Amino acid sequence: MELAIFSGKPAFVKPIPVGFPIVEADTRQRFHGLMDEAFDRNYLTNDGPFLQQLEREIARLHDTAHCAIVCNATIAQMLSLQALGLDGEVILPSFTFIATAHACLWQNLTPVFCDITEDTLTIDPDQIETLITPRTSAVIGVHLFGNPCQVEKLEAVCQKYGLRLLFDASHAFGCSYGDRPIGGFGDLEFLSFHATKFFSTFEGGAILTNDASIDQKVRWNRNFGFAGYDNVQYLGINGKMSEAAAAMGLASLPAVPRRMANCQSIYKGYRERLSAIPGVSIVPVGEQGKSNYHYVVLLIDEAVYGVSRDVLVSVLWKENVLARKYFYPGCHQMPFYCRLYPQKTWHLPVTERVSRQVLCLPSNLPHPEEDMDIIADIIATVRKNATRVQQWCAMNA
Ligand code: T4K
Repeated sequence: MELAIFSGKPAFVKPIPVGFPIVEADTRQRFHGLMDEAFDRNYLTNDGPFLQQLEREIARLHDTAHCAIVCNATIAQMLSLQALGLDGEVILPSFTFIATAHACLWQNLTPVFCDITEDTLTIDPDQIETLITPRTSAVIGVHLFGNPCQVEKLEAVCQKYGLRLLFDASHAFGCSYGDRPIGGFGDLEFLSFHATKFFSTFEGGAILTNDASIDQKVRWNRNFGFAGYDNVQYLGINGKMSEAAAAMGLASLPAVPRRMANCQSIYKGYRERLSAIPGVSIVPVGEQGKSNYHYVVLLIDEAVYGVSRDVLVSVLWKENVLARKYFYPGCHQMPFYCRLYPQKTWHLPVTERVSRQVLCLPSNLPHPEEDMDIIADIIATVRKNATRVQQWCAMNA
């Protein structure tokens, strides 16, 4: 194939983003029906019947006693940190979406960035011990790309030092660690239902826990701290989900098994097509339990592949394949955190290498087999024409 950077003609007419929501006809139809019900009832938000039904369904799916649904995962995390009454420092991976770190600061907690392990790209339990100080109050693991953290090791270290343990399960809807569904680990776990996620309510999030007192605090505080009519007991916020968003969740639930099967077949399809290309590796998922296979994550080893991850991303964008560098740079290298901690030297070698190598490919493809063939062909062609591609990049930098 001739690359668009040379021929000017992109492989895809329409851009294909990572995180392209797919709302199929049956989901749309159910959503419209549910919205009619909500309008007929004239009850549109504030702990409505759709929200309550969705909470029961999500708790059942993740095998947890409690599920409190809120307006997004960032607010879910803030409410969680507040419900646990944390102060001081919180240890979390730098290799995550920026919200995981920001939510700590919004709760006046100091984020302390930890490295990840090479195999699952999740927080390195061995490094945690070296970061604990008298001010440490909690650890946040992130089940990144649906890969579960090393849960037992994290539980052991938190128990040893008396720390609370939370999991950012934003990517892990419907995933499990061994036979146990994600949702019931640590003190609590939170999910994201953003439009670009495996399961979407447009915007949304949830806090899953087996601890009734945590659940109760979160429920009061997502509703301004009201503990009853005219009775504000806590510093709450507006973290509520509307009935429209909850209806979207209910309408989407029946499609979950089909979606999971589609994502798995796309992940496998990419793996087969890309495995022979030197310098390109696909991050394994689903090896420690069930995955939703929602993210297709590649690592590009420039020394072997011939061009850098950044060059490959530029070439893919010219082909209308909107690959994303999730997550580059690590949070600790984001300008905001560099300014916040100007004196700090972090020791995060795996995070820094992986964040330079990582890219996510679109997993929601309009014509999966055909589209994967084309995308794999682009990636193979770049490798075969590495010198010419480098020259193009140097001239167009
Ligand atoms: N923790 C982790 C580990 C997370 O990944 C996230 C969010 C959170 C916590 C916080 O969760 P929430 O508070 O959001 O519930 C996107 C999402 O906005 C963000 O939710 C997500 N992670 C992150 C990984 O991806 P951006 O800045 O990359 O989004 P954006 O606007 O560039 O959209 C991504 C692509 O999707 C674009 O190419 C356009 C396409 N797109 C997007 C939307 C919204 C569509 O085609 N249709 C759409 O409706 O953050």
